Amino acid sequence: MPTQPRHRFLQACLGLPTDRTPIWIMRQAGRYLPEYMAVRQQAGHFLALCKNPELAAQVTLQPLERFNLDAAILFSDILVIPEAMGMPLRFGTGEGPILEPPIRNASDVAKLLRPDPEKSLDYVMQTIKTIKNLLADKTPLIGFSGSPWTLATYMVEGGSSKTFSNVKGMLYDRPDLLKTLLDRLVEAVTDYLNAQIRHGVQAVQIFDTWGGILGHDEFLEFSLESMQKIIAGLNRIGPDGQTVPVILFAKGCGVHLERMAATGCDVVGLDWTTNLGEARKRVNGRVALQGNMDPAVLYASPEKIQQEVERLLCAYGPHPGHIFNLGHGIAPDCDPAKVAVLAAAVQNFNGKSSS
Ligand code: 1CP
Repeated sequence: MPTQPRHRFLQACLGLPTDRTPIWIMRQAGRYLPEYMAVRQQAGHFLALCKNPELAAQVTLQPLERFNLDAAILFSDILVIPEAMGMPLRFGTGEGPILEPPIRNASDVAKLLRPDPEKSLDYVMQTIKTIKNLLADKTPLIGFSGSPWTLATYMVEGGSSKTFSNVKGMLYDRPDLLKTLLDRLVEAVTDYLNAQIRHGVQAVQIFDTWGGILGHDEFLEFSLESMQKIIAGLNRIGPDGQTVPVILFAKGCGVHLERMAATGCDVVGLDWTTNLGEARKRVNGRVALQGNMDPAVLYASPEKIQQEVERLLCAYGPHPGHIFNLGHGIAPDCDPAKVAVLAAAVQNFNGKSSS
């Protein structure tokens, strides 16, 4: 039997009662923090930072030191998986990621490797080890991966996209080929998350950032199904004997909430287009919920931020199983002082709205 977790973040993930609502923030380590920019400069560039375990561990801890958050998230990127599968990856300055040459046909898919995470992603495992030593179990550590569909969009487009024309063209013209690619990604991501768990991450999040660009049935067939296969393949007991909760975050997919809750995950992450109170009734305790404040609230005044936090916490109500988060990542132009207001508002909430 797994032992009961003592961290409020892990308790909430498993639907257990907590002393207060835990909070962490997607993209909590990143460009909005001047101390992050300083360490990135020291590393040279973003990917070099991801591959330097000491520095990656240092930036993982930066937001915890500032805001006393309830979870740390491994500093890395979802695109290290396509790189480990053999695709050259670079991040140009001011541009998004570039994966070239892109995957366009059966021979491109056939060339992809099944990475051994202990070898080609050893730097991630070393980063986890370093972070764990620094945290000394004061705060739990979240590991993550991109979903197969979201990774496939970058691999087929060769980077970021506004239209997703190549990957959608493949979906409609060559669904068999896209499914072969997705299955390769299911294997790679399952191996990768299991390796992260072996090295001590205490929860894992699957980011399906681009699930919301799919049609209703296409989401179920080309994204949800592959995430479900991953969840079924995870070893969910960590080396400390505790359950490792799985968080599924699919942006723009609130309409699929019940189906996401039925994948075997422990937590569904929501963006801000879903009403949190209604979502809680829809899942009815089957999973915990994470989210879901619009990151743009952080452009508003401190008073408005506080009000929005209270509105959200009241909407969820006095029930277990809520992890406060934004509905997507913090923007690089966000003022860290506003993030401090947000964190304090969640941490000091006393169950009542002050306005
Ligand atoms: O210039 C820089 O310093 C690089 C900016 C940056 C950072 C800080 C990138 C490039 N990635 C990251 C870190 C990162 N990425 C983390 C760890 C930090 C944390 O959460 O505290 C995580 C979890 C990710 C995951 C990630 N990368 C996602 C899924 C989450 C999401 O925001 O939707 C995606 C889609 C990526 C791809 C990516 N990496 C970087 C950029 C600019 C992008 C997005 C490109 C695009 O919009 O298509």
